[in-house]
Amino acid sequence: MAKRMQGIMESIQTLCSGDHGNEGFMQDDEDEEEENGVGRLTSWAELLGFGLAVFSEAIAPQLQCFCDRTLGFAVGQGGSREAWIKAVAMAMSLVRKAVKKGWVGALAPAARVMSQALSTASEPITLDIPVPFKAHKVETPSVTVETSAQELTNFFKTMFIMRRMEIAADSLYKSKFIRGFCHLYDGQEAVCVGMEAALNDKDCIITAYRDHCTHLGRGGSVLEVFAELMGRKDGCSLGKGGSMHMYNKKGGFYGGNGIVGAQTPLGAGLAFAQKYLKVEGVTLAMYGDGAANQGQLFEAMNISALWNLPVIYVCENNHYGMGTAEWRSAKSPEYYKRGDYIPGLKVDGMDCLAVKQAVKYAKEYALQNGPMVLEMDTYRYHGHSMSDPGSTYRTRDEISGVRQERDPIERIRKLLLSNNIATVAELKTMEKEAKKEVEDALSKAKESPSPDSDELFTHVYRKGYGAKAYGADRKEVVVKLP
Ligand SMILES: Cc1ncc(C[n+]2csc(CCOP(=O)(O)OP(=O)(O)O)c2C)c(N)n1
Ligand SMILES: [Mg+2]
Repeated sequence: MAKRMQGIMESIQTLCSGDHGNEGFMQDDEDEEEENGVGRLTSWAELLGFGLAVFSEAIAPQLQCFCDRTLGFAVGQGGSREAWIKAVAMAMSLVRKAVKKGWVGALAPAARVMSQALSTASEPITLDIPVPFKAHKVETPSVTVETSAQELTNFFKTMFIMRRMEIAADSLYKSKFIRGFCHLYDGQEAVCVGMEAALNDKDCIITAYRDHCTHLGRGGSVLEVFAELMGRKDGCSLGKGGSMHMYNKKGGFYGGNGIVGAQTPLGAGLAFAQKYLKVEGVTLAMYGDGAANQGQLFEAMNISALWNLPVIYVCENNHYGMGTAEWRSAKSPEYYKRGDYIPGLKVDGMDCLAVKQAVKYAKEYALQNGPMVLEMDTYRYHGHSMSDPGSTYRTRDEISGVRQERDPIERIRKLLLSNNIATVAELKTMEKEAKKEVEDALSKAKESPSPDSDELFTHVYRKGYGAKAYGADRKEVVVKLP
C-alpha cells in the first residue's frame, strides 16, 4: 500500500517540477496502473479533479467551499462529469490513506497541479479559420479566433454525442420505436455547437423541425430527446411533441416548428420581447435554404429591421430542401445577401470556430443595431427526413466527398491532435464514453412510460374554452375550463 501511495505522490511531484508536461503521470504502463490502483487519468480535467480533491480534503473546511466552486466552474467548462466524479472519489480515498500515513508534503504540489491544470485547460489558443467569411453591407469579422483546449475538447465530445444520438435515432425509427416524422441533423452539428459557444442563457433560439441537437445544445439531455422521439413521459415535451417539437423554455429554446419558415416571425416576436423587457439577449431564428424562399421570412425581416430588433436570422444552407436542390428553388442562392437592407455574412458552417466567431460578431451587432443574416454553409448526411433516402437528387460520391473533406467532427479531431491537446488514445476514450452515454440514455428512454391519459387535456386549444380579456384596459377576465 505504502509503495502504491508513494508512486502516486512522486508522480504529482514530477508533474509539478515544471519541466514535464503531464508525462510523469500519464505514461505509466497499464499493468503498473492496475497494480497501483490509480487507473489512467486521461485528461487535464481528470488530473485537475484529482489534484483538487487531494487539496480540498486536506485543508480547512472553509476552503472546501472554494474548491467546490472551482470544481463546478471547471465542469461547466466541459470536462467529462463522470470522469471527474471518478477521479475525485478515487482521490478522496487515497488522501484519507495519505493523511493517515502523514504524507502532508504532497498537499502543496497537489494545489499547484490544480492551478496548473485549470490554467492549461482554459489558456487561450489562437487559430485561423481556413475558409474566409463573405460579407454583405458589413465588415467581415477577423479570421483569427480565440479558443482553448477545454473548448475544443468540448466541441469534440458534444458533436460526437450528437452524431451518435442521430445514428441511434435512425435505427429506432427503422425498428418502429419512433413513428411519424423524423429529421436528422448529422453533418450539421458544427452550426449548433459553434452557436452555443457564443451565446448565453439570455439568448433564445427557435428553429424548424430538424431540432434534436438544438435541444442538446440548449442544455437538454439525450434521454429527453430519445424519450420525446418515442412519445414517452420523460421527453422534453412530455412525449406529446415528437421529433419536430422539442422544446425547453427554461433553456431559451422555443422549438421545434413543422411549418416551413413559420419560426422566423416568431423569432422576431421573441426578439421584440427581449428588447421590450430590456433583456441583454438576442434571438437566433433558424431556417433552411428551402425556407429562405418563404414570404413570411421577408415580412419578419422587414419589421425587425424597421424596429431594430435583436434578431439573427440563421440560414442553415445544407443545399437541399425536400427532394430539391437549391439551384432549382432559389433565383439567388446567396442567402446571406437576401435580407437586402439587412447586413449578412456567409460562414463555413462545418467549422465550429467560424460559427462561433460569426455568432459572437452578429450578437454584438444585433444588440446595438438590429438584425443580421448569417448563412451557414453546411451539409446534411441523411435525407430530408427518414422517408427520403437522400440519394435521388444528389450523388453518393458527393456525400462521401463532404464526409472526407469537410466533416465537422474530423476537423476538430485534427485540431486536437495537431495542437497536442489530446492523443489518439484519449480521443478513443472520449468516443467510448460518448457512446456509452448515448446507449445508457436510450435504455432509460425505452423504460420511460407513455404520458398519463390526463395529459390529453393539457397544452391543447379548444374553441370556447380558455381565458378572454375584456374592457378598455383589458382587466376584466373570463376563464372557462373544460
Ligand atoms: C409551409 C410549408 N410548406 C411545405 C412544407 C413541406 N416541407 C417540409 S420541409 C420542406 C423543405 C424545407 O427545406 P429547407 O428549408 O432547406 O430545410 P432542410 O430540410 O434542408 O433542413 C418542405 C417543403 C411545410 N412543412 N410547410
Ligand atoms: Mg435545406
